[in-house]
Amino acid sequence: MRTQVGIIGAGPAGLLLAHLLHIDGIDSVVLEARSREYVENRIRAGVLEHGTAETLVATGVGERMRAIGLPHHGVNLRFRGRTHRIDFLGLTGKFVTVYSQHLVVQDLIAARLAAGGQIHFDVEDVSVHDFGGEAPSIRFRAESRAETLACDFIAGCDGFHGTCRPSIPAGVLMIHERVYPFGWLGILAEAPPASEELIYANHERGFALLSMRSPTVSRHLLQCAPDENPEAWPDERIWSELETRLGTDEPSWKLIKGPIVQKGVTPMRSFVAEPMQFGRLFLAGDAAHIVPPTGAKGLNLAVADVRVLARALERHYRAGASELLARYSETCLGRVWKVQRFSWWMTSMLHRFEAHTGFERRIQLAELDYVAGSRAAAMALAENYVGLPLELP
Ligand code: RFL
Ligand code: PHB
Repeated sequence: MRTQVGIIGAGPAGLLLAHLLHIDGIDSVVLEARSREYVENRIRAGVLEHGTAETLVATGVGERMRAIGLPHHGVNLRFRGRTHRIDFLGLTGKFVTVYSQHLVVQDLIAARLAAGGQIHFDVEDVSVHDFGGEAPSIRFRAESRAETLACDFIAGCDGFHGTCRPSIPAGVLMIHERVYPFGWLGILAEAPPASEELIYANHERGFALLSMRSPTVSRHLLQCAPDENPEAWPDERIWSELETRLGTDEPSWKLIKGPIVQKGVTPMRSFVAEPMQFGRLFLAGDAAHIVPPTGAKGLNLAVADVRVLARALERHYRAGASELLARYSETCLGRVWKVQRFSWWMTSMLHRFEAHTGFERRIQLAELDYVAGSRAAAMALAENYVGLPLELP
């Protein structure tokens, strides 16, 4: 088997890369460890930056998103018992779109298959070889047969627990990491969202987030211990804690309850591997970096990486110019660190830290007061949330 770009992972990064390369006339093969059904139903992110939504529309995979995605023109910050709206549209002229990641994945898979693209699901024992030289290859097993895919380049889009990053020789990567002393308990409930826009709440008992997936499905998140057992959270405890932290126990409005159809705990970390490339292996998305979800950035950062990579590969194949490929990591990391900063800042501002002194707690509230009261500070939040402009070289 031979292709130009061997892509490992059929998450948003790998699938969008394959789609963008196809548009540029570059051949790729995607290898995915899980089944098509599994990746098409994996519930994760839900907030698309302005530029992410534009990319999907501009490349012909945004039709369903435009039809059923929910445009959100702002978000709410809730603290000290009051709610403050950050008006994205008024402050930046841009907005975000609430549209589930698994629907983006479905749309990309459908487009690739309709265009005759190759995605191999359920592959096993994927390993990457000879990417330090001119002729890399990927070995794997498909339906118990050993296969080798020869390629010009390998794109490691295999997520945080994938095989590509650990295959880079020891001593090459510098790892920067922060693990937070809490996690999120997330639920999906069959209930209409009680607010039209997201509510990020800083409360004495911990952070809470009111979010949604559609007009009939709510998504809510609660700060919890990083190793919290979801079994310790029967539905009634979840609703009651959400009401307290979101302030919906007040008479003015009510949280709308419904059957909880999914429940899970995610630990929170910030992580960057530098550089994001070695020889002919390029890391993109969660394979290279993780952000805590408070800024809603993981999926969007994966999209930004593969747009840079697709452009660099297009220059290589069309013009024989390899400078953009050589500078791939440097180009991506500029954005990655700004997004890390924003995600860390939102996380620090909104969560309860057990170790905080009274001084630190008051500084946190002053930060929230500043964002709520200053147009400049609100603008800084809005500009980052809707997405910094992507400057393609
Ligand atoms: P993915 O989506 O993890 O895809 C990697 C793919 O690689 C496959 N794989 C392998 N395939 C072959 N061989 C191997 N050895 C392999 N190892 C792994 C995996 O099966 C998988 O299909 O990474 P990608 O493409 O980089 O995309 C990143 C995003 O998925 C991630 O950043 C976001 O989901 C993060 N995230 C959020 N991001 C946002 O922008 N907004 C949000 O609101 C948001 N909420 C979230 C999130 C992530 C969450 N979790 C649990 C990770 C909420 C949650 C709960
Ligand atoms: C979600 O709906 O899952 C969600 C929304 C906003 C975030 C994180 C997660 O910041």
